[in-house]
Amino acid sequence: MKERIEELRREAESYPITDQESLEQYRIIYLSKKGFIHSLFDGFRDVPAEAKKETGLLLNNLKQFATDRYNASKESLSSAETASSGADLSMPSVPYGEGSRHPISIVRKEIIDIFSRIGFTVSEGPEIEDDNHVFSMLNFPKDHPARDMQDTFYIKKISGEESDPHDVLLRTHTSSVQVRVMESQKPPIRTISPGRVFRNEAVSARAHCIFHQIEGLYIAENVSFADLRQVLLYFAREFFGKDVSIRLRPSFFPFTEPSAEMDVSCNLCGGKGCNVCKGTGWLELLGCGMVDPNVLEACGIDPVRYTGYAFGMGIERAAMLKYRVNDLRLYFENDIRFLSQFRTEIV
Ligand code: 2NM
Repeated sequence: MKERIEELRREAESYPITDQESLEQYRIIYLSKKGFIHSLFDGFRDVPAEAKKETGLLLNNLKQFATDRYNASKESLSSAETASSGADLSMPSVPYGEGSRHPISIVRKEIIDIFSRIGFTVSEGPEIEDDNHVFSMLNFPKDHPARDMQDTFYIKKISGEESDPHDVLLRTHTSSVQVRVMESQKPPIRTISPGRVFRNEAVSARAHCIFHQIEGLYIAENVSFADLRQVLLYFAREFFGKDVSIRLRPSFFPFTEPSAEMDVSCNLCGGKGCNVCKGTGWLELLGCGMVDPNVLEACGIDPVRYTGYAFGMGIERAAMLKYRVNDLRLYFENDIRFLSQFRTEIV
């Protein structure tokens, strides 16, 4: 037995293993159930008792040796194969592209944060609305051009229903959310409503049929136009930087009286006049005014006791002015080359 073990060991040591095939042959000859080593273990019971200890040791050593050689050969064959495939195994792997927030989301969050710091809450409401919340309660006269099919997307009712076929529509501004807030809450009310709005317009560099708005509303006792102006100045400084100036120009909206439009000093030329501001030194940012008493009344708020201000701006427009983007369509095309320029911490 001892000689046979030594003989097998020499053989197992010198058996040529050059490829997967010879490796498998080696396994069958030496290590399988029908292999040499296994059959020696079978013959072990016939070894005389006094030789069992020594023989057992030699047998175990042989088995260990053959197994080790098998594993080592298997390993070196497989790494040789990968290396010969021509791949450079030291190359770093292809990096996964990390996503980034959409610029509209970044700017929306920034505007919300600015108003949150002075006590405004965020309110949301439905995109599919009714005529009351979008127009009537906001003091839009029955024949106002915004109600025209050309400007507003109306949703057809299922035939057979009796109510006005023009009653269901996509909101054209988020003021409808504020109507719902006024209906359901008591002053003081201090809220902003961000959201998507829909207008039936031809898409161009300056207009899109879907865009985003943030409107603000503050209703309490003794709210004045001076309060409105100060809050808007605070907002402009936080959003564009402390050196920005604002100006208010008289304007008109059905839901506010008086109404104004706010310009910010052009951040490209610092107010001197350039082609972005068309030589005026000013860029139009938002509309605002004192909430019309008719609106307060329609929403169940006493217009004698309470006054309030409201303002509204397009998020795309704010983002265009801040990042000097000159074509609105870029915000909707989702071209990675555009989007990846707006990297922020993803939180
Ligand atoms: C604007 C301009 C001026 C506005 C008015 C209201 C409400 F609900 F209180 F009547 N919300 N938002 C408003 C006022 C919106 O956007 C250009």
